[in-house]
Amino acid sequence: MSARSRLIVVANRLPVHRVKRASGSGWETSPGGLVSALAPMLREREGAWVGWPGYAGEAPRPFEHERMSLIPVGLSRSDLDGFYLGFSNATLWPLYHDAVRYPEYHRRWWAPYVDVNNRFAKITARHVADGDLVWVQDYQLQLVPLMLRQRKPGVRIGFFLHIPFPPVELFAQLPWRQQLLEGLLGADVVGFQTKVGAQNFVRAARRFAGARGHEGLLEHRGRRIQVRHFPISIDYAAIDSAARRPEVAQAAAEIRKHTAGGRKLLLGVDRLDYTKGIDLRLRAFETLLERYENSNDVACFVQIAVPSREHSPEYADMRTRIEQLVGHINGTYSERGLTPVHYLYRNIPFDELLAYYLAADAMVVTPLRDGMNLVAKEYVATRFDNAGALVLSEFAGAAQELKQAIQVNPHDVDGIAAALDQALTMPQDEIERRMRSMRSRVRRHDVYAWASSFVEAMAS
Ligand code: GDG
Repeated sequence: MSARSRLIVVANRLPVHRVKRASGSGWETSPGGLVSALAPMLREREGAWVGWPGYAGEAPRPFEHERMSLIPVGLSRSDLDGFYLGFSNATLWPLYHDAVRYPEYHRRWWAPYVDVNNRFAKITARHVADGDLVWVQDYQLQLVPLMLRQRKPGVRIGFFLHIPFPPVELFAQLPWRQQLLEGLLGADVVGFQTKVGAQNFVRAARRFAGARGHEGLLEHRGRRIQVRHFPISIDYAAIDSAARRPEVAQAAAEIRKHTAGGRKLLLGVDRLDYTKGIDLRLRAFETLLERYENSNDVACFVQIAVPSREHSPEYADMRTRIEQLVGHINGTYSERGLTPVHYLYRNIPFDELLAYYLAADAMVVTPLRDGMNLVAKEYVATRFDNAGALVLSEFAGAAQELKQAIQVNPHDVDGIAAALDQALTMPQDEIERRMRSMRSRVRRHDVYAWASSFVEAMAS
């Protein structure tokens, strides 16, 4: 591949957020694996990042931040209602996660989705030249590949979907299924988290867009499109070395002492989202308390729930239900100063998150459906001590790689309870053996490997 071709990333959000300081407002790089993997590549290749700056209203002019060129796309309040809260988060998000909530189909949301995708394509087109690599990210921008190709046939276009691509029987519900598929098929490479995601897409593209071919290679309107899975990952080396710092060990010891108070610690960390299975997981913990004698003396559960999509009534209701459940469990089982569930509803600093990972005897990751789930991989990267068990939903993309986790069906409350029990009683040498092998997998397949394999596919 040509090391000189520029790389342009197109994503719903820019990799920065605006901060207010005494000296006026400025920009800070946002945390997260995607940004840490793509930022060095952008600097190396002289690229640019096109995205929404995170607040409604007119976009600022393109600017430089930490040697990255950033190209803001402005979205109005009403764009955000239809395109983002509506079509992206209330139609596509539930549909692509196995319709675990009813996906709403509204023509008044589809029109702004088309309109905003067009705006992204138009602005991107102004900043790219023949031979550039343009990498479009995620479900909010599925129409961009074709819209960009029509304006700039000389660029190489890749698309990566961070969430699952659903089975064709579910995808078929979407009134605009053909338009979305045509949009994606405008790319040269379409990437998914899992093999099943890629296969689902191929079936849908054959059935509803007249594409031919199979997983690996499709043909459509005289063009060839690579369709493959590229499982996303994390910055293993950075997390592993951050976790080894004495401050993190110290913070973990404090969590064990003050929160767990001598009990074993089970941990859940999620955005508060209905796909993450937080309520069923808590009911499984309640089942454990109910069934086993003195179990409140044995284990406690820390659930960190990060606020997400708080303006949606659906998310607000779910938060209420989860908080009632926590109250119910604690009301029933608290004893002698021992509280069974510690619930934190907030964003916590990453170092503190690492301390929780390091303090946990078992990490409990039980989404009903998840594209990958980076929390599971971060937990593994943190455990340089090879201690700690992982209970993992078989419906998270990560389950395809982390085979040595204790895998569960996240809908089966009794099954999760049994898995928690297994995690709490597993012999130390078996925990270590499983953790070593999961660590070696994530070490070899980190986020840098993910990003470079995708960029190579685009360039080839
Ligand atoms: C989507 C897909 C796919 C969480 N709490 C805190 C915090 N986090 C960070 C974690 C992790 C990230 O948020 C969550 O990533 P996930 O992968 O678990 O989930 P989604 O947000 O749903 O992400 C998912 C991903 O895209 C990437 O392709 O894996 O399937 O749904 O990195 O560390 N970070 C900090 N404080 C917290 O309290 N600092």
